[in-house]
Amino acid sequence: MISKLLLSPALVPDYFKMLQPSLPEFCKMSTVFVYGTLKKGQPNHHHMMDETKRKGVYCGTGRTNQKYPLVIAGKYNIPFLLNLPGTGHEIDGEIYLVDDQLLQFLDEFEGCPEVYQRRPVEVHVLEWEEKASTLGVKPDVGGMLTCFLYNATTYEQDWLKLPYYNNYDPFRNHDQPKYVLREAR
Ligand code: PCA
Repeated sequence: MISKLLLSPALVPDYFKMLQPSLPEFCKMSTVFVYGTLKKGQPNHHHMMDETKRKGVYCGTGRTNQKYPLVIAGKYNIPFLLNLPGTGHEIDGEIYLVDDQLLQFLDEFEGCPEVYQRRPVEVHVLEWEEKASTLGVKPDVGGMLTCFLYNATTYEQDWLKLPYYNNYDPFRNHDQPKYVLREAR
């Protein structure tokens, strides 16, 4: 019980503030930037917040420092950020702090490493939740934060001819093809 208490940032935030620089390794937490169906309001978002088994904490919004082609591809209209830095747009998304269990779940869910690969990228933070800082993660003074992101290195060449987006939101942007839910496939 004692060790559980000491390991819970929610219960003892001040203690965790003191440990700030080493906290992410200590708790094995990682920052993940999501730009597609895992964002708020999108069909797979519930996986980020399923607190029964694993933990994800919403930290704010951000934009990739580099440009990438973000396309919606395949017969299920899946968003793919292609690993071609310098082409396309800076991509808008959300930043989460996730524990190891959630990271492992996301790897499996995203078909990593076969479909997507998880890579660290530089994200320019746009909005930041102060509670995220109390968990030991903070953008640097320039507002940058390194986060994992799921992108694709192997893709069909034809995908490069698809429209490139800067913000995945098929519910509001009606030009974007709607994701086909797994249950409907
Ligand atoms: N899920 C991940 C990668 C693309 C997708 O739909 C995400 O939201 O970032």
